[in-house]
Amino acid sequence: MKTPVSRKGLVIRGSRNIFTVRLDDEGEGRRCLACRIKGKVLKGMEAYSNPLAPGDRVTVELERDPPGGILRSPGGDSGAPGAGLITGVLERRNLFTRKNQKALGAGRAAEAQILAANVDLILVLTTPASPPFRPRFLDRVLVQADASGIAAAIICNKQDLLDSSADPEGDWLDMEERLEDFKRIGYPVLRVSAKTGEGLSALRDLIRGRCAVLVGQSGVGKSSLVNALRPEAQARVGALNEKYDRGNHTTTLAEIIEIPGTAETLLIDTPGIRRFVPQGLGAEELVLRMREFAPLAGKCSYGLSCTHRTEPGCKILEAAAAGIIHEDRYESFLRMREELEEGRG
Ligand SMILES: Nc1nc2c(ncn2[C@@H]2O[C@H](COP(=O)(O)OP(=O)(O)OP(=O)(O)O)[C@@H](O)[C@H]2O)c(=O)[nH]1
Ligand SMILES: [Mg+2]
Ligand SMILES: [Zn+2]
Repeated sequence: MKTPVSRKGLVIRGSRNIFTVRLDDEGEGRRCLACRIKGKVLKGMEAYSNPLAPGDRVTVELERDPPGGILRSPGGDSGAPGAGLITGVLERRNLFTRKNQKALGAGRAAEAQILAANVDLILVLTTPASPPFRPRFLDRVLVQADASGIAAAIICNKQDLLDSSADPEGDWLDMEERLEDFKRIGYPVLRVSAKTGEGLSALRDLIRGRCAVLVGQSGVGKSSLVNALRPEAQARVGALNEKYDRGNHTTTLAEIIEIPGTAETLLIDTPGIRRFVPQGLGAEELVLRMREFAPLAGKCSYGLSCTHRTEPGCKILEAAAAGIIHEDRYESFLRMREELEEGRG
């Protein structure tokens, strides 16, 4: 006779309907199982294009066969599909989402894609070159982090490129200026190199005991950093496209990697994102989601109805003119606000 057993676990990765779940240790050691969702959908998840994401805690129904015996399909990540059934998702502390670009064309597709759940820290990755430094991408991810109530840090990878090549166009001065500005407004900025190991101990310290998610454009070195922090992870790393100096979207599925150490440290590698569009906030709310803008919210002559573009007595415009808001951040703000007003991405 088969007796279903209910257990709790952590979603490590998952595609459309098969999820790898790491069962909580209940004296049998930890094991991963490939699980399907019981039924067609999980209740309450209709608004999302994916019902579960790495970091989610779920309840899983297993079969013991015979009762009291060993779990079926134990061990490794290679548990047979259907070895467990996911029956529910435990309450989430937070969700890190983005606008689902596919929804724009498809009409009926869900608006939001969940990148990760129950996250302590978002690591926004950038590079001085290959691919080029893209501060607006950082601004966008930071808005979403703020809207989701998740702390964020900026990780500038490929520092070795700064030592090994010239900078004829002066781009690196611009980058230094922006990185300084991110520090000024209160974000930790770490400079690292997955290639040489520079800065990795500081990165280890930053993520110790937390669940951190790596976010960035393709080719910035998210998977390379995972491998640098845990060589056995063997995450797939891809060469850049030579012609365009961009990544080739090597990672296709977000996945949790456990980083060895005293406290449980989880790092989530994610697929590269071409364009990050914040989700779940209105145009008027944007001003509250950018750190150096927020204290000025509601203080313009036109109050909360100010669009912060041309109005006299606009505190945001004054702050931008005075350098309290960096001109690039103001530009990012305008573009995002326009998108939010038009409801497009
Ligand atoms: N010079 C240098 N190259 C690096 C560094 N980190 C990664 N790379 C290279 O950058 C390329 C892309 O690395 P990946 O780790 O695949 O980048 P990714 O961000 O995971 O890319 P996607 O999975 O496509 O999103 C590879 O050729 C890496 O060898 C670094 O610190 N310095
Ligand atoms: Mg990758
Ligand atoms: Zn204003």
